[in-house]
Amino acid sequence: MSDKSHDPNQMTGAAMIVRALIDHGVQHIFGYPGGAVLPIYDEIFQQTEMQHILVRHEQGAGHAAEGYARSTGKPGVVLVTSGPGATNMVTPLADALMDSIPLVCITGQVPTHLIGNDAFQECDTVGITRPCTKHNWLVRNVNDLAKVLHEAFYVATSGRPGPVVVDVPKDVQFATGTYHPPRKSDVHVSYAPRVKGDAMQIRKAVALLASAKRPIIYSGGGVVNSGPEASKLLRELVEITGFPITSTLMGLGAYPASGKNWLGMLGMHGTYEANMAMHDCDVMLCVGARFDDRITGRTDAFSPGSKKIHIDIDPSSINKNIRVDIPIIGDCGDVLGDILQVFKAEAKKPDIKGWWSEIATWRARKSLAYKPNRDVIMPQYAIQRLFELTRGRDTYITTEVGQHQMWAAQFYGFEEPHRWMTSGGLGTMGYGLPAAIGVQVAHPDSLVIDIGGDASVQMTMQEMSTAVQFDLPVKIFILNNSYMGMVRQWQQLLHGNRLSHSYSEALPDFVKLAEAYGGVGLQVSKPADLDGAILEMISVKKPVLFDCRVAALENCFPMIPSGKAHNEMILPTEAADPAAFFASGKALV
Ligand SMILES: Cc1cc2nc3c(=O)[nH]c(=O)nc-3n(C[C@H](O)[C@H](O)[C@H](O)COP(=O)(O)OP(=O)(O)OC[C@H]3O[C@@H](n4cnc5c(N)ncnc54)[C@H](O)[C@@H]3O)c2cc1C
Ligand SMILES: Cc1ncc(C[n+]2csc(CCOP(=O)(O)OP(=O)(O)O)c2C)c(N)n1
Repeated sequence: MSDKSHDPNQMTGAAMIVRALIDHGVQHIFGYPGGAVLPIYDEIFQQTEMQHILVRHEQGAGHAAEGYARSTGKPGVVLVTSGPGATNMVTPLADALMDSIPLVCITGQVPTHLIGNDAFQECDTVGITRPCTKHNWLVRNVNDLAKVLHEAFYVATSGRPGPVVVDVPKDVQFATGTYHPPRKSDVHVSYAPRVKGDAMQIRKAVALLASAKRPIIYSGGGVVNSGPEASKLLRELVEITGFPITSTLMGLGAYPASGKNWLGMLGMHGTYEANMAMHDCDVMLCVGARFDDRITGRTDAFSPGSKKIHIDIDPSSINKNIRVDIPIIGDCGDVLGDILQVFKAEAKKPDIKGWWSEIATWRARKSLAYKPNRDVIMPQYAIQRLFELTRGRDTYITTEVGQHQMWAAQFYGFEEPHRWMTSGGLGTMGYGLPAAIGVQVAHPDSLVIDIGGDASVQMTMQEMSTAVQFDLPVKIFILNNSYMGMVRQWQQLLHGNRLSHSYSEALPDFVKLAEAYGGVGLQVSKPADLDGAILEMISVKKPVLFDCRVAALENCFPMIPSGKAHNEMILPTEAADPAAFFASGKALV
C-alpha cells in the first residue's frame, strides 16, 4: 500500500487551486479576500511564484484581469469571496463575455452542507453568473477540483475566448484530495472548437474576392484575439489585394492606422469613408467581427448590394445579425493564412482604381474635422496631442465609456494589436482605470494611459489606491467636460436638449484627490499649456490623475443615430444645428 501522507499530489482544495494556477503559468492574480476564500488566501501567503494584486472593489479585480488578458493574450485570473464578492464580479464577467476576453474567476462559496440555507454571504453564484459566463462550475468534491480547474483554463482560452467561474465551497477548500497536473484528458470532450476553415469555402471566398470591383475588408476583435500572427496575415492580405480596410472599435491596431489602405473605424462614430464604403461595396470580407448593431445601423439597409464573406470561430455568430453568403468557421489566423495561400496561387489583384477614386471623394469630406479653438482645449485636440507626444513610445491605452472613448478611437492612431483596451460590447463606465492597472501589472515598464471622462472615472476611482500600493504608474487622462457628455449629446440630439441629470454638479478636485491617494495631480485648461503638462505626466513615475478641462458642449461626430442607415450619418459640417438636421430626417447622400 502506498503511503498517502507522503504523496505530493495529496493536498487540500485550497492548495490545489494555487498549484493549478501555477501549473497554468499564472504569475498574477487579482482579488479581494473574505471568509469563504480564507483557506486560499492562506495558501497564497505561503508561496512566492504568483503575485496577488489586492484591489479595492471586486469589479476592479475583474476589469484589471481583462486589461491583463487583452494586453498579453493570456487569461486573466480573479479570486473573490462568496456573496457580495461574487455579485460584484457580475459586471466584469458580463463585460468579458461581450468582448470575448478569457477570464478564470474563482469564487468562494459557503460550505456544501449550508448551500440553500440562506447562509451568511451565500448567493447562488452559478445561477447568477450562468448568463454572463461562457461556462461555470460548482465543485462539491475535492477530488473533482483539479480536473475542473484545468478544464476552466481550456474553456476560457479556446475557441471564442470568454469568462468562466469556478465556485468552490469552503469545506472543499479545507478537504484533502488528489491533485493531478494539467493533462490532455482534462479538455472538455464535447467542446472542440474548429480552428481550420473549410477548404472549399476558402476557394469560393478567394474567387469572390478576386472578382470584386468595390471590395472592403471589415475586421474586428477576433483578429486581435487570434494573436499577432493574424494581424500580420491581415496586413499581407491588404497588401496583395490592395483592398481598403476598416475595423470595429474592438479590432483597432490589427491593421496600422498609418497604413495607406486604412479608412478609419466604421460604425456609429466611424468615418464617413468607412461607412460609405461598407454601404456601397460589392464584396465584404468580415474577419473576426460580429455585425454588432453599432456597425450595421438599420439592418435592412445594411450594405444592400454586397456579397458577404464571414470568418468567425464561433458558429453562433454566423447569420446571427446579418445573413452572409460565404461563412467560414475557423480561427482568423488559420483562415487568413489559407486564403492568402490560395489567393497567391490562383488569383490576381483586381483592378479597383475606380473604387479608390470614389473613396477619395468620401475622404475629402473630412468627417473627423472639428473647429480649432485657441482659448479652450477641444477634446479631439487633447487626444491628438496625447497621440503625438506618446508616438514611438511603448504605450498601452485603456478607456472609460463615453465621448472620450470615441474620440480616443478616432484620434489616437493604433499601429499594433493588443495596445487598445476598451469596453465595447457592454460599454462599462469604470472599466478603464482598473484595466490600466491590469495592463501595467503585465507591462511594468510601459506607459499605460487610461483615457477617461469625469463621470466614468468616478465609478472605480478607488483603484487609484491599488495603483499606489503596487507602484503601478498608470496615467488617468480625464477629458473633463463636467457632463456625462455622451448622454448629454443624445439628449441634445434626440430629447429636445432637455439635459436630464447629465450634468455633474459637484465634481471632486481631481488634483487634491490624486494627492490624497498618494499620486500626482495635474490640471490644464489652456491649449498652450497642454503639451508641457502631457510631457510632465509621462515623466512622472507615479500614478497621475490628469484633469484636462475641455470644451463642455462639444459633440462627437460623425454619428449614425441609433436605428438609422450608414448613409444617414450626421457629419460635423451638418452639426451646427444637429437636432434640426436630425429632425429633418435628411439623408446625406
Ligand atoms: C459608446 C459606444 C459607442 C460605440 N460605437 C462604436 C462604433 O462607432 N464603431 C464600432 O466599431 N464599435 C462601436 N462600439 C463597440 C460596439 O458596441 C461593439 O463592441 C463592437 O462593434 C464589436 O466589435 P467586433 O464586431 O469586432 O466584435 P467582438 O466583440 O470583438 O467579437 C469578435 C468576433 O470575432 C469572433 N472571434 C473571436 N476570436 C476569434 C478568432 N480567434 N478567430 C475568429 N473569430 C474570432 C467572435 O466569435 C466574435 O464574433 C461602441 C461602444 C460604445 C460603448
Ligand atoms: C455603468 C454604466 N452606467 C451608465 C452608462 C451609460 N452611459 C454611457 S456614456 C455615459 C456618460 C459618460 O460620461 P463621462 O465619463 O464623463 O464621459 P464623456 O461622455 O463626457 O466623455 C453614460 C452615463 C454606462 N455606459 N455604464
